[in-house]
Amino acid sequence: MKATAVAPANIALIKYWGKRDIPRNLPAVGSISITLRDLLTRTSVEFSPEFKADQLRLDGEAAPESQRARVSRFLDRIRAWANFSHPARVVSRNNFPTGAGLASSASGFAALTLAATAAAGLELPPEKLSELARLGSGSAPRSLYGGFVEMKLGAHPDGRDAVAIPLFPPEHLDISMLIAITTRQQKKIGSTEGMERTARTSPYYRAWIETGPADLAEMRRALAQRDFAKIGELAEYSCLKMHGLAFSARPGLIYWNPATIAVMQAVRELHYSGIPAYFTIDAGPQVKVLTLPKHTPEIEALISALPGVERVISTGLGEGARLIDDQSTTPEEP
Ligand code: 2P0
Repeated sequence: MKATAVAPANIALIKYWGKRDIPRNLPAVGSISITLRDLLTRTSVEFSPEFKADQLRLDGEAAPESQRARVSRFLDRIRAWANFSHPARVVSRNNFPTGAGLASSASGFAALTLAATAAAGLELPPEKLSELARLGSGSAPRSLYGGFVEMKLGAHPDGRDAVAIPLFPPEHLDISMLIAITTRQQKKIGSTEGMERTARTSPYYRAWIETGPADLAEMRRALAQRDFAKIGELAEYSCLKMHGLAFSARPGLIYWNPATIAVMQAVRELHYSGIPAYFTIDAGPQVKVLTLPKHTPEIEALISALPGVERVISTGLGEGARLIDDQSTTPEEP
């Protein structure tokens, strides 16, 4: 009753922010993401009647109680489906900084979904895997697939159609992503709390929900046409719209630091000088730069030299989550 999975991080080009049903973790808007090749979570799950309680090790250390409890609640559902109650030992490792806006909950819950269902002997159809991953984290279903992925808003109240679907494989468009790490500190306000505060207090929330479907439609079209300039422009728009929304919560949510803004401005300068470069930012201070592979070295050199940028990770698009041999080694840092 043991299995191991690897899952990649994903970065939304059209952002998810807000829930329409908190207990079911149903998104209030659909989203479109790219799956990253080199930012990976590797998770092993073993169920055994010999274990006294669930254990969670994260990056080589016993995880904080709140995270262990979140994983236990997730595993309870799998145990109920598989009809047993054995405790689990979960060992998970990220090859990138955890909890600082680099989609660690997405890759984490995608890897946990695959490893735990396999360890429990469950063979689930894709939409059930998506549903499980979503209960762990709203962005996690997107990490089940490679390339370009849509997390559907869905219309059904029970969420059966709020699932991820692959739009295009990684080869569809050769995009390169540079991630400027501006701090390794974990954020103070998690996404779930940030979303709830935004929905409760922002006067702009309704407009965010209403304009979501048009952004998705436009991005699907731009992707189908491999129109990189349009993809980049839309990704920046969705990012700034989401952060504008977050700023308008009460108290406002500010995920940026001075280096975040320095990178955004440098990317805009590049763009004005004719280089295809666009930024996107999640619920943290790191800046992800979208570009085409031939421009990567030049942009990497430029943003690495900006004050406050600790390091830059370079990656392309890759495949989705998969089960691996338990004996395989942890993926190296990119
Ligand atoms: C996204 N983010 O689309 C957006 C953009 C952050 C900013 O999905 O509460 O950890 O677990 O469903 O998936 C981060 O939120 O939130 C996220 P929960 P999650 O990538």
